[in-house]
Amino acid sequence: SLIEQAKQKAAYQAVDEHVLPSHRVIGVGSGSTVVHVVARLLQRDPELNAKTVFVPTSFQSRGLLLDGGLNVGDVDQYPDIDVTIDGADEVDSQLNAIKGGGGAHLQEKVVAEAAKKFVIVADYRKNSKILGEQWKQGVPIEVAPFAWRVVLVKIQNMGSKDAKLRMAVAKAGPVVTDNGNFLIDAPFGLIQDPANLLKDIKLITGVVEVGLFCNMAEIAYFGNEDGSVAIRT
Ligand code: DER
Repeated sequence: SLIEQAKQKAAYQAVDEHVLPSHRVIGVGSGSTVVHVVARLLQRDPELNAKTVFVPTSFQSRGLLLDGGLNVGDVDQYPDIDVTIDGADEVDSQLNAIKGGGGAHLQEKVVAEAAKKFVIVADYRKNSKILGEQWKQGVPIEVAPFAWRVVLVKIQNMGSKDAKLRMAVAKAGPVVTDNGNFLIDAPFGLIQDPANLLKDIKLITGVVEVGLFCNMAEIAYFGNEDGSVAIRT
């Protein structure tokens, strides 16, 4: 599909330009776009991959690496990462991002912050000026299960009246993250000041992590419908 081709173009160019032969520890995000990141990594010289460790950000991302036969390490073993590449649900003109559509943003943010460089790869649907323009599912928020209702009420009172607990589809009850927590999806309309919103949500007791990645990404690659790649720094 046009969207998959766009994801692949962005992912391949990002890997080619930012995963260097001198790099020894690579952070790998989660979701469908990073599938193409791993595919491109597997096209590198096997001897180069043999001396490189790849740090996942979810069971899904771990599975991609293990299925590819790549060396997997955890961020507690490799806390100093050369570069982390990950997808996003939406990116604004300042490279702030909404992440967590796949429910993986806690490990993703830790692995992104542990890297010297954080690179975003996405298709054209994620390329916005302001967060909230295209992504309507809300800011993903990972919460401690016992506290989910008190947190939900506070977020609704903050202005996200449609905030909801993320319910599972292939399982009864709420989605449980790889870390054993719940998720709240909180729409805030257009988010003019994501850094401030991040701070306000993060301070709510019971919130574990917020799917707003502010002032973190160094560069973003967006695959376009016509096969071109737009780069934003
Ligand atoms: O959940 C996440 O944070 C993922 O990285 C998500 O934001 C991007 O997933 P996609 O590449 O499947 O759109």
